[in-house]
Amino acid sequence: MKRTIVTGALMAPALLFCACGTGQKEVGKNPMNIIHIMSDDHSYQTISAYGHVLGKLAPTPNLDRLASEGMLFRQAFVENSLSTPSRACLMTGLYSHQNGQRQLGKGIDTTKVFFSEILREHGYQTAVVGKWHMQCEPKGFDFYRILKGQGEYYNPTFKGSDSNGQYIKEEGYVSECITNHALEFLEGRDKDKPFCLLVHHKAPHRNWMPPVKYLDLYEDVEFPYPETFYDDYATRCDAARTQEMNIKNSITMAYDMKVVEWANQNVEIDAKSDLKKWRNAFDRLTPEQKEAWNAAYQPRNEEFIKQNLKGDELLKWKYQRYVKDYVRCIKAIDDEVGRLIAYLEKEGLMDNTVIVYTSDQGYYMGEHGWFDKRFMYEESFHTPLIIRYPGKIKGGSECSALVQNLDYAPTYLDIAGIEKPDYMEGSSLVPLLSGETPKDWREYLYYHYYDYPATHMVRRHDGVRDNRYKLIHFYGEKDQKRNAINCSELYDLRNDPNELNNLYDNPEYLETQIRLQKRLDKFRSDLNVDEY
Ligand code: SGN
Ligand code: CA
Repeated sequence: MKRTIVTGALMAPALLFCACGTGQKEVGKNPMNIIHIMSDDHSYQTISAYGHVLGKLAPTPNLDRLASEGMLFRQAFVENSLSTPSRACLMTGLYSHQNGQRQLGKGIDTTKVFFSEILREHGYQTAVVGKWHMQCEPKGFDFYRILKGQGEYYNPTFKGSDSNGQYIKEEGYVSECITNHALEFLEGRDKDKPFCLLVHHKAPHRNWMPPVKYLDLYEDVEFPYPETFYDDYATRCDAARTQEMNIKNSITMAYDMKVVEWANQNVEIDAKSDLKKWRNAFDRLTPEQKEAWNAAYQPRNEEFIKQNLKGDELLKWKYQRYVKDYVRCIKAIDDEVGRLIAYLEKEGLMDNTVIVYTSDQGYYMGEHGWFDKRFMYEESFHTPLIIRYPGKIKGGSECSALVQNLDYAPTYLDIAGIEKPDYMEGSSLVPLLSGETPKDWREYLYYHYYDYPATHMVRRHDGVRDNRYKLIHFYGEKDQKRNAINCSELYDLRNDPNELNNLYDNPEYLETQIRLQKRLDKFRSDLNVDEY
């Protein structure tokens, strides 16, 4: 029998064990270790195991290895495609409106229990390194080394569980520094205890700054344009038309594109804040790093300025620079995953450690003309997910069940032999790992995005998705910048995987629309959703 935790508030250890009853399996008798590796904004399109053309051109051998020795999830999603909400969901197993973290900068309800606290109470040694990005201190961790907010790509500062609240600057590239801290924890841990380590990479978050070793990588490759690159949003609600996350107009020339020469000449077009943001990022580099950077980008930038590109040519150039910098960052993450695996091999930890690779959400690689995330459309609603669980998963297997980031906390508790607390919304993924989907597995997912008005101006929306169809509802009052919106979209993902043909109110799909609307209403009422 497993231990059961019955309340949303953290109990004192004594109480925790009281609630467990007697005669259960002893946690700590050979439980598996857990490593949760989560990058920031990593699109499934850029992991070669997923088979997308971008992944083929910019392969990720170490992530592919995890997939070939583990399970690749084809239908993994988030419940709110944004960093802090996704992280709050990971830690609590709750939807955004239940854990308080609906928007990027608005706060977590710290009375909610984090799964790290439960694991720790049950004898796990716990650590988080890298991007934490929540409006609270790490809870339930023996060891941490966290970045400030979004963190910095070069020579980043970290606050440690032992640094008295101080952030300390380190020399190096962020993905490498994060792995160093993961190894620091693994080296120094109590080897008699199982561990749960969260490795949260900052890359490939905007502004996509690659490490020095990869500044030239893929320079001669022309990455193909996605089918929906020129989406005109013809059948959609206004939300898609009024976003500010398109490559054409929202990408900035200095901070995002790293063409400071262009930005310098066009200050009135290119807001000064763009230059300032670039300088903040670039001034962190050491003289040697700057020299390498300038040697790589200056000749390319000069050539670009000379060409004086306009219209579609300029748009395509921006896309190429964006994708190249992005996949250069991915290559470095892949290396760092390889370095972590090499350590686990050396230490004989590969057989008793579950390794999970995921992202805090998906990302647009030019689909619909976009970068960033937030929308419930496939590229950002999806998140990559690979699990390597020796002894449980047959290597090279795939799972197509609908899973969500709500499921991580219950899964990690399950791996430790602890039953999911009643209040957690997600379900353990362990039953899926045999390759069979249990008959009573969920058939619908609920999604809710709240961060408006905010950067990128994506309207609030919620929605429901099953294996084939998706219903989205955009809502919101009129404000100084946008009209009121109350508008729905329906997609048939089998016939229209690119979500170009909104079928809402199409008589042929009325039955499906009614079924999904009912399910959406049920989610809203069962979960006590308070706005939509
Ligand atoms: C920053 C980025 C945005 C991004 C948000 C959220 N702008 O504000 O492009 O959408 O973070 O990203 S930047 O100019 O500061 O890079 S998230 O991954 O943290 O959710
Ligand atoms: Ca993110």
